[in-house]
Formats: sequence, C-alpha cells, structure tokens
Amino acid sequence: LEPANPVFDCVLKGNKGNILKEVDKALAAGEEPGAIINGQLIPAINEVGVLFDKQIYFLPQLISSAQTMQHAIEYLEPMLSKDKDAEPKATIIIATVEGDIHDIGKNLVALMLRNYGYRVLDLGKDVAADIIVDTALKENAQIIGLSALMTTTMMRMKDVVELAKERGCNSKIIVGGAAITQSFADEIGADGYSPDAADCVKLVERLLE
Ligand code: B1M
Repeated sequence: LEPANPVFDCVLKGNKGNILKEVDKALAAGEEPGAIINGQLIPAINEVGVLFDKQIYFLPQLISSAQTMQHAIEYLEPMLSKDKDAEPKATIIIATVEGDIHDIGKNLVALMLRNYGYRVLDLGKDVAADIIVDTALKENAQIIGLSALMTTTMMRMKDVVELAKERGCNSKIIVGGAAITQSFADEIGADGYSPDAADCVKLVERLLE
C-alpha cells in the first residue's frame, strides 16, 4: 500500500468534499501539479481497482473514487505548464473505443499531448469506429490514439485498424489502456503501444519523425 497521504486517501474513500482542500495543501507544501497526478491520484485509483477486483469495493465506491479523481484533475489541469505560443505540431484524434466508458486515462493522455503542443481532438468515450476513422480523414490527422480498459472492448481497436485500411485512412494508430500490451498492439496491426501518458508523448514523437 502507498504511504498515508491525504490526497491519496480522498480518492481511495471517494471523498469529493475534501479533495480540493487536500490538493491545495499539497500545492502549498510545494508539490508540483503533475507530481500530484502521477504520484497520488493515479496510484489511488489503481488501488481502488485492486479493491474492486477483490470485491471489497463495489460499483458505487468505484464511481465515487473516479469522480473524486476527475474533480482533482480538472482543478489541476490549468496549472500544468504549457507552451502557449508554439504552433500546433500535428493533429491527433483520440477516443475510448465503442462499448467502453472508461475515460480517465484517455483524458490524461489527451492532456499530456496538448501540453506538448499537439492539436488533440478528443472524441470522448464509447466512440464507434466509423466516427473515429471519418473524423481522422476529415481532419487529416497524423495520429489516431485509442484507449480501452476492458478485455471485452479491446477488440474494438482492431475494428478501427481494419476500417482505417478499408477507407484509405493513413493516420498512424496507437493504442493503450490497462488491458493493452505491445503484443496485442502488434497482433491487431496497430502502429504503436504505450503504457502511460508520459510515454505516449515519446511514442508520438517517434512516429512523426
Ligand atoms: Co471500471 N473496470 N468498470 N470503472 N474500472 C476496470 C477497467 C476493471 C479492470 C476493474 C476490475 O475488475 N479490476 C474492470 C475491467 C475488467 C475486464 O477487463 N474485463 C472494470 C469493469 C468490469 C467495469 C464495469 C463493467 C463495472 C460494472 O458495471 N459492473 C463498468 C464498465 C462500463 C463500460 O465501460 N461499459 C465500469 C465502470 C467504471 C466507472 C464508471 C465506475 C469508472 C470509470 C470512470 C471514468 O473513466 N470516467 C471505473 C474505474 C475508475 C475503473 C478502474 C478502477 C480504474 C480505471 C482508471 O481510471 N485508471 C479500473 C481498474 C484498473 O484499471 N486497474 C476499472 C486510472 C487511469 C489513469 O489509468 O485508464 O489505465 P488507465 O490509463 C493509463 C494507461 O493505461 C495509459 O495512460 C494512462 C495514464 O498513465 N493509457 C494510454 C490509457 N489509454 C491510453 C491510450 C494511449 C496510450 C496510453 O494511446 C492512445
């Protein structure tokens, strides 16, 4: 378990009322916004996943914790440093695949890519393959980023890869999410896989070289 930490605890307990107060305290103590996200919020929601897995937590707790985390991320987002004058580097379409409503990780990936100067069009969650591919074609996107968190929705990524080929869409397709691995990405013919939001920026930079 993580060391006792009030921000971590608020997410773990789904304490929406106190989270911003605790985030403020951490900021006042000199913690960086990005470090609060990576060092406290993400480990806490992962711990919630473990408790859910063990059936110590059920759906209501899962929902409260997720909302608490999102509350904190929305609050921290404007504080993350951004190079506002830079020209947008490339267009990236991002979405959570059809049937899957998990979007916390996808939102973090979008946030990070925007911070690095990419033009990110976030289509949201539970997005059908044809909407993703059509938007990529219309917007002339260099990259399509797909997120899936469940073994039951992973295969929707393959639908996007196949549809893109079918419709002559040349965007590079990258995939990620808790259930995804490099070998799965290879298997479905995706152009890249990344385990987390920071690594995803490096992957995109590599693919655009
Ligand atoms: Co759900 N859920 N959930 N859930 N949930 C999981 C995924 C699960 C593993 C929990 C478990 O059983 N241990 C399990 C899936 C099991 C499986 O695979 N078959 C599960 C389930 C079963 C469900 C429901 C079916 C529950 C139910 O209704 N009975 C339901 C699904 C509904 C649906 O989608 N149709 C459901 C619902 C929910 C909530 C709505 C309550 C909530 C989501 C809220 C939201 O997203 N707005 C939720 C949550 C919070 C989780 C867990 C606990 C945490 C997910 C999360 O946000 N992690 C999760 C357990 C787990 O994953 N350990 C679980 C934090 C986030 C920062 O990490 O998303 O992995 P992650 O993103 C990372 C990396 O993966 C990567 O970067 C991110 C940042 O570093 N990444 C990418 C992500 N996308 C990327 C894309 C890239 C590159 C990197 O390229 C484009």
